[in-house]
Amino acid sequence: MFTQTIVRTPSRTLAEGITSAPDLGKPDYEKALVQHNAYIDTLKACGVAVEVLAADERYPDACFVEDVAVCTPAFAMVTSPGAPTRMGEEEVITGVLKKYYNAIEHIQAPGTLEGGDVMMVGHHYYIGLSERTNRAGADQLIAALVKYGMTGSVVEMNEMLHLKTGLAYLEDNILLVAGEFTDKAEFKDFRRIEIPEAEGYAANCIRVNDHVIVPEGYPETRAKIEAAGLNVLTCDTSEFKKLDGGLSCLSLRF
Ligand code: CIR
Repeated sequence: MFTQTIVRTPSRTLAEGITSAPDLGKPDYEKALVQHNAYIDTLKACGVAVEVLAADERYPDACFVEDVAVCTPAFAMVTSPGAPTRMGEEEVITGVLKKYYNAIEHIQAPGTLEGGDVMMVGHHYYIGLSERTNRAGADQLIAALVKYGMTGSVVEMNEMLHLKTGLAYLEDNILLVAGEFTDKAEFKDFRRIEIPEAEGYAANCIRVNDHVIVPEGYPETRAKIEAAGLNVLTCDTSEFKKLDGGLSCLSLRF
């Protein structure tokens, strides 16, 4: 069960955020705010408290708060973003996390790690080796997990931005898989739900207690999740998609 979430209001500079899909156009700030508020309401509908951090105008991508920390039941790991324009975003999160955690660890240089590359499956954490997360960062997280009685392992990846760009663990052994993760050996024992290529963006869903939040506009993905017996809520994330961001990226959940 999650009880708490943390989100950060989008910056006015949102349109300057990193994107691999400039063809989708620039995000509209006002529309992003409306979508962000709806996202907060949807989290609350799942029974969690939401701490809303003020926008940090220094960082266009700061609303993707998932990337600056990994929140486990025993400790929080403050990360070290791998994208140059996001370095420093992690500094303010330590003070916020102190309200919720006695034990806070930090990824140290030359390690880099972004929370979007970390997928929690019970007490095991899969860590994607992406362009943002390097081996040193992953090893530091695994060492910390072991120290607190948990485990971690790395996942090689070549195409996606983050591990959770193409994977979402929905509990009950159910795993959404897309793109390069569809046939990965390490995930073969999960009850896998394959996301069709045309709906690839919808692989980034989040299970929050009794609901799965799914991006709006992906009917096949929604139908497959409902067919697995799960309750679905949807959120329109069109403006965040323009910056390669999805539902998981917009919150820390613990
Ligand atoms: C970035 O490239 O860092 C942002 N534009 C998107 C971050 C998405 N975060 C995530 O998948 N956890």
